[in-house]
This record gives sequence, structure tokens and C-alpha cells, in this order.
Amino acid sequence: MPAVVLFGAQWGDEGKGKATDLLGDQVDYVVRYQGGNNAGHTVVIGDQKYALHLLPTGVLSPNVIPVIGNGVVIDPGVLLSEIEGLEARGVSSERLLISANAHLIMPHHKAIDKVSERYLGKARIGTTGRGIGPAYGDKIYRMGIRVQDLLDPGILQKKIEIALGEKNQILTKIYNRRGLDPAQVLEEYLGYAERLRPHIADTSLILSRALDEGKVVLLEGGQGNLLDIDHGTYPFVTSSSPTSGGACTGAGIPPTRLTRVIGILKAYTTRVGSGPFPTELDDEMGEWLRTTGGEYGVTTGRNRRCGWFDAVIARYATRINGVTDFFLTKLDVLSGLEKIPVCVAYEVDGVRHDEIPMTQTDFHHATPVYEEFPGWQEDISGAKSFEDLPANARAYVKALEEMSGAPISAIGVGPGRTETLQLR
Ligand code: 2SA
Ligand code: GDP
Ligand code: MG
Repeated sequence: MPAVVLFGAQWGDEGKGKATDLLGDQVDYVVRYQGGNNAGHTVVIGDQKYALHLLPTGVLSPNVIPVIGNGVVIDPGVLLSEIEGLEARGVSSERLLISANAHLIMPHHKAIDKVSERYLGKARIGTTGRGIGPAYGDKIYRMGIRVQDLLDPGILQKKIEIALGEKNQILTKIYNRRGLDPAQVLEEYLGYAERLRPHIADTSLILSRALDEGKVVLLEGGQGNLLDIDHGTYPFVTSSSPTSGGACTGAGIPPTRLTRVIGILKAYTTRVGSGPFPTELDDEMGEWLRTTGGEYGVTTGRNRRCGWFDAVIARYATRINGVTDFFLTKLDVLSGLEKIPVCVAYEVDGVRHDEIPMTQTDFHHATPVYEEFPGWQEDISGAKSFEDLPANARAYVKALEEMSGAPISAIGVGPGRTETLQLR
């Protein structure tokens, strides 16, 4: 039976947390497959609002087993505080499984992330400063420290000493910062080891057996398609693979198990951090979208850059990820507009591009070709079915569906669990 991927189809913050939570009672496992505590997923249940960073959204559904897959980078201190924070609100993480193969974010990763961004100045990526890039860098460089190393103090000590042998040179000689004491780091991480031990498991094997038994596994992405290390707007990307392909490697599940790939698509576009964004509105309209949509970083509190819906990137998401259906979120935010422009293609130096240009240089220079749709004035947050929407809102959704290349199966009309219209 099925493994289902749910991923962000734009630059992240499309409302994946809410969408995953919605599917909660239909699934047995929810797996985070990439990223780390750079992610911020908001779930609103009744009058309670939860902001999850490392824990899979499934932790909020008592019958779901939440899993942190091998593709994730884990800051163990942050994970434990997130677990404690939820426990204080009556949400248990006892069922949580953590892949023994996931990599750890170490203190030097966080130090290097922050200082290297400062060093880059105007060329900075605009990272969340959580050590994500340096941790993945070390993974690829084969210098990473994994969750399973927490279970072997001798190995952990050796690995910390080797890593700091190099990283302290970088911190002190290149960045003029203080180095880190290996003994202190070891002590700190051995403390985490004791508390995480009961959760550490061979999660790929557990998920494989669960799928054999007909259980439903939901693979929950962080960030989004255009922040993918391979398919995103490199170098203005995160250091992992939020795409559906990344779901397979990051959870240890073969592609042949996937039966559905749900793309989460916001009815307009946002991005946090640097990099190209053709439909960005650097004016009061952008500010209006930000305030009306509450577009502020869940992890860093940064203002999100806002702009109109971009059908070119939605089509791109369909192609790269094999989207079977989209959840369209935050349609309610657009209520009250006279006209709603949608980017249908780009123009680069007088040439029309119906797809994302091959080079970043061209993408940086791309200007949107807009088609305008008539807006609607009604508050749609109380709508219960597609038919309840004003005719112009329905036409807007239908146009987005056609341009994006996959059916829209649900529409978000508010942040709450119940504020969703199911279409199929
Ligand atoms: P990093 O820290 O190395 O992953 O940063 C690299 C780029 O990836 C972007 N990124 C994100 N974009 C949107 N949302 C994210 N999560 C938070 C949220 C963001 C926040 O839910 O609001 O609070 O600022 C996220 N995480 C990483 C990042 O902005 C860089 O462009
Ligand atoms: P994620 O990173 O994709 O999980 O998304 P975030 O949680 O970072 O940002 C999405 C924001 O939109 C959150 O504040 C959600 O509560 C909110 N949200 C999700 N769906 C809807 C919707 O349909 N309408 C409105 N108004 N807000 C929504
Ligand atoms: Mg987010």
C-alpha cells in the first residue's frame, strides 16, 4: 500500500504543516525526510497554535508514529526542547522514531553558518543560521557525525576531535573566532545521547515492514521545490532535497513504493532569504500580502518576500516531482482584491520563456508576463464546498489548476484544521 509524498511546490511556507495534519487520521506514519530545524510548520487546532521545526507534524495526531528519517540533520538540543515544549502542552513524543543514520548538527556547524553568512556580506544566502548547510556539507564530505555515533562514546569522542581539529582552524584562522573545546562538546552530546537513545531505530526497515503490512506512510517535506539543492535557485537554496526524489533517499523508501505526490501550492508566492523571485512585489501590494497573509518566518521571524502566483514555477514543480495533485492554500488571503495578476511566462531580454530559463543569470533577469483575473470581495473563510466560493474565486482556482498541470484536490480558506475544501 501507499507511501505518499507531501512537499512544498514553491519556496516553502505554502502551508505544508496544516496539510500534513489534515491527512493525519488517514496515515500511520509521518516521516520528515530532509532539512532540520530550519523548517517551521504551523498547525492550528481549535484555539491552539503549534510551530514545529524538527518534529514531524504527525506528532500531533495520537495514532500516528512520527519518524525523523535519515535525510534529516538533527540539532539534538533543539529536538529535546521541542519535545519538552510539546509535552508541557500535553502532546507526547514517546512514539517518535529517529533514524540512526541521520546526521547531527554540531556546535561548529552553527558557528560556521552564522559567521560565513556575515563574511559573504551582500552575497549571503540568507540562511536561518541553524547550521544546516555546514552539517550537510560535512555529510557529503564524509566528516559528519551521525545519530548512531551517540551510542558509542569512544567513536563519538574520536569524531568530535577529528572534526574540531579542522573546524577550529577555520573558526580561528579564517573567521577570527574562538575555537570549541572537544571535551565540552562531547559532554554535551553524551547528555543528549541518554535522552534520545529510546527513540533511535533503523527507520528504513521499520517503514519498509509497515508498507508490507499495508500501512500508510506520509513523507513530509520541509522548505520547497525551488530551495532544492539540485533543482532550486542555486546557490540560493537549502542544502537538502525537498523534492519527491529526496523523499525516497531521505526516508530509505524506494520510488516504486510511492503512489501519490501532493504538491502544496500557495495562491500567491513567498520566499525567505536571498535569490531570484520574478513576481516579487517590492511595494505596498507586497506589504499588503505580507500583513494579510501573516507572512513572517516561523523559525527566524523574518519578513517573507511576497508576490503574485507564478504558474511557470508551479508547472516546474509538477515536472520535477511528478505531482499527482495539488493542495491550494491561502486562497482566503486574496479576498478583497480588484484584480489578481498571475505570471504565465517570463520575458528575458525581449525573449519569451514558458519554462524556467536554463541559466541563473537569465532567471535573475526574468520579468513576469502577467494575465489578470478578476478578484472577489466576499470573505470566503466560511466556505464549506467549492460551490460556496464566488464565481471569480472558482475561475481563479480553475485557471491555476490548468496552468499548473495537475488537479487541485483541496483548497485552504483559513489556517484552521476545518478551513479546507475537499474537491476530490
Ligand atoms: P538554510 O538555513 O541553510 O536552510 O537556508 C538556506 C535557504 O533556505 C531558506 N529556508 C527557508 N525558506 C522558507 N521557510 C523556511 N522555514 C522557516 C519558516 C523560515 C524562517 O517556516 O518560516 O523562519 O525564516 C526555510 N528554511 C530555510 C532560507 O531562507 C535560505 O534562503
Ligand atoms: P509550511 O512551512 O509550509 O508548513 O508553512 P508555514 O507554517 O511556515 O506557513 C504557512 C502559514 O499559513 C501558517 O501560518 C499557517 O497557519 C497558515 N495557513 C495554512 N493554510 C492556510 C490557509 O488556507 N489560509 C490561511 N489564511 N492561512 C493558512
Ligand atoms: Mg515554514
